[in-house]
Amino acid sequence: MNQFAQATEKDITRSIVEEFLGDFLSHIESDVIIVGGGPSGLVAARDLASNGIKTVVLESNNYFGGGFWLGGYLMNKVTVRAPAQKIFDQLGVPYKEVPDIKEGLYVADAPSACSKLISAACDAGAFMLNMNKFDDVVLRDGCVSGAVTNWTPVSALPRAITCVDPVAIEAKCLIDATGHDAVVANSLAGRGLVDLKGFSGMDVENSEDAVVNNTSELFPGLVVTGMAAATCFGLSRMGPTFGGMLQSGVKAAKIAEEIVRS
Ligand code: 48F
Repeated sequence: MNQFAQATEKDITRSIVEEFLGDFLSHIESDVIIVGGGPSGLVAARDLASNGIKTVVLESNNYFGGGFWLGGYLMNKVTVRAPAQKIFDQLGVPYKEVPDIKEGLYVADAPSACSKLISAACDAGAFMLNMNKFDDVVLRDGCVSGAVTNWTPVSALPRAITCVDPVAIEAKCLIDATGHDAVVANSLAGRGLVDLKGFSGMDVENSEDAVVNNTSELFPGLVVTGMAAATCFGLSRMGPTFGGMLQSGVKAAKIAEEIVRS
């Protein structure tokens, strides 16, 4: 007598294909597409989806989390400065206050923080599309209106081997959360529609506030968050501390929600 319930190969195949395509089809017209599933994008996904906004996260890797799995220098501890530890409280991430300095620097285990943030975005109901590489914007009436995407391995194939056209998902707003590369904003810069400054040298004291303050709608229908905002506006990088990323994601979600509801 086998322990597991009876199902054959075709049953498993059908369940995967039907579930995936069902979810995909119900999101080809969404409210917000977040490109990049690092810390800023995941916080935005959590907040938007939990407010009933139909949200897709496009991530080119097979894993979500971006740079949040490691603090820096291949060491898996992440720091945040007050008030961002409140987001750790919401997520249930244990952390310690760093002693012997001014108050308000906290350290946590990166795998714990990152996995809880991914869970929060999933639990809130965001549609999580990994192995999807953002290829281009849908640009309609001078407004970003969707994302063109392809499977990551397909988009890496040289055109001499094969040319597979991507597909597009429509949305009222995109959030560029692709980190230093600011891939979505760059797709507009390449057409002369926006001017990107490139991020500046490290200055942890000022850069986190600057990133949150500059989290904004860069172009009609395109909000920039996290290190993508630093790249767009010529802000200092901040190195391995993540409060600015998390708070920037909170602000990006608010701006995107206003766009969707306007
Ligand atoms: O780089 P990333 O973690 O962005 P972030 O949210 O946070 C930055 C910090 O991790 C750190 C820092 C602050 O302390 O300096 O670097 O701004 O995550 C960006 C995500 O975007 C994905 C990429 O795989 C990563 O998970 N990404 C990049 N290009 C694409 C993409 C693309 N073309 N399509 C889809 N996803």
